[in-house]
Amino acid sequence: MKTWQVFRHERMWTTRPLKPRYHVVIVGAGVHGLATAYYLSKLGITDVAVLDKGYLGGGASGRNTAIIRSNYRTPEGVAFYDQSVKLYEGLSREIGYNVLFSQQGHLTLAHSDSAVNGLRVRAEVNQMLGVDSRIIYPEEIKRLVPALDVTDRPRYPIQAALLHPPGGIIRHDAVVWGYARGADRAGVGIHPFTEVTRVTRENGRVTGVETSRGVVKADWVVNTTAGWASTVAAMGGVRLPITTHPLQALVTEPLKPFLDKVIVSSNLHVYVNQTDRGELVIGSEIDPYTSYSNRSTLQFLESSARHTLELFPCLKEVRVLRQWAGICDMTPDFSPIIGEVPGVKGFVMDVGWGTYGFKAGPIAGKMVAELIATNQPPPLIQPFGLERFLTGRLVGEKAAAAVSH
Ligand code: PYC
Repeated sequence: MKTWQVFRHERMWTTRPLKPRYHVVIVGAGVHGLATAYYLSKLGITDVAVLDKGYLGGGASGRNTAIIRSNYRTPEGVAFYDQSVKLYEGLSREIGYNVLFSQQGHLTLAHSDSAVNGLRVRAEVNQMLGVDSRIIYPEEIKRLVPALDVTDRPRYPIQAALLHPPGGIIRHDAVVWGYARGADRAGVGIHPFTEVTRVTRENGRVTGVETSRGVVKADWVVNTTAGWASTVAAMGGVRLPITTHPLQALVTEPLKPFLDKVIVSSNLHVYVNQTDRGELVIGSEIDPYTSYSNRSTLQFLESSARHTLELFPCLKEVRVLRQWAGICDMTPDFSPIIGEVPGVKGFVMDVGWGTYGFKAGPIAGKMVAELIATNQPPPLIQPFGLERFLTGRLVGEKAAAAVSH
């Protein structure tokens, strides 16, 4: 029976011995890895280990700005993220743990004619696929978000916005813990502080991993890491077309609640939302250089503060509490790589999520679980195979990035 009440003294997951062999080894204990383990267990596959070199949710799952949406640009992307939003909508009930999903609505602002055209295309694609999304103009924008400056005063006045009512924010740690608890209860082994150092192969198939705690054999190895996707793939001799960039964010002191929409400006390269505690979470585009650094920079602080103040001049006295950075694996077409590596049976990638990874976690996990259970890639992930970089069938999703990179 599902219960909403989780007592504070209750352990969310248990410590089990690391076995020398599993049916499935998942590398990365973030939302993708733990969701995969959870959905595998629902399909009756519980001989599964989730390994992470750090603690659960300590990578990109704990460093994102927790925005959920499905207002993408390509039919392949919209269909995929729509399923993820639907899973998020039912997730608290499904896993019996409140993930605080606030579907407050998501607004992408356009400040130029070409940006408005881009939003029109997205609105059309969204509507054709049944995703709630439409263009609105300054009068309605002002009604929805009274604090936004929709006058001619800013350098780039707001011309229109894409309103996406199902979008919102979520408690990202709770999602990670909830999936971990669900997988653990089904018997999955969750092993933090277990670093994978090599992925082993023989005769065209994966045979397991070497770790800081010894060799673990497996029929399937799933790479669900973010920030280290190409490193882990290379441990198994697979080269990915990925570049890795920092993505920075900041949080302000708590304010009286005044903002109940996620605001994104693709022209000003900034996005803003207000948490239940009143803090503003503010983010920007990826840093323009490749790096594995988690350091924050003054340049990011200055530019995101400047751009936020163009949108919300009322915030000029607000203090910043802290900054952080996450690491994003970017593919050439801004779409993920998900599926079995051609020519390496059993080696599965669920990587290259760029700045979209957290919002995709539930459906990516469900699809990878189905791939393993049936030995067939489900239709929803077929467009996102690694082979598209050889065949040229790219899924160009850059136009739907939260900010244009
Ligand atoms: O794609 O919505 C998004 C997003 C928000 C922050 C980074 N990416």
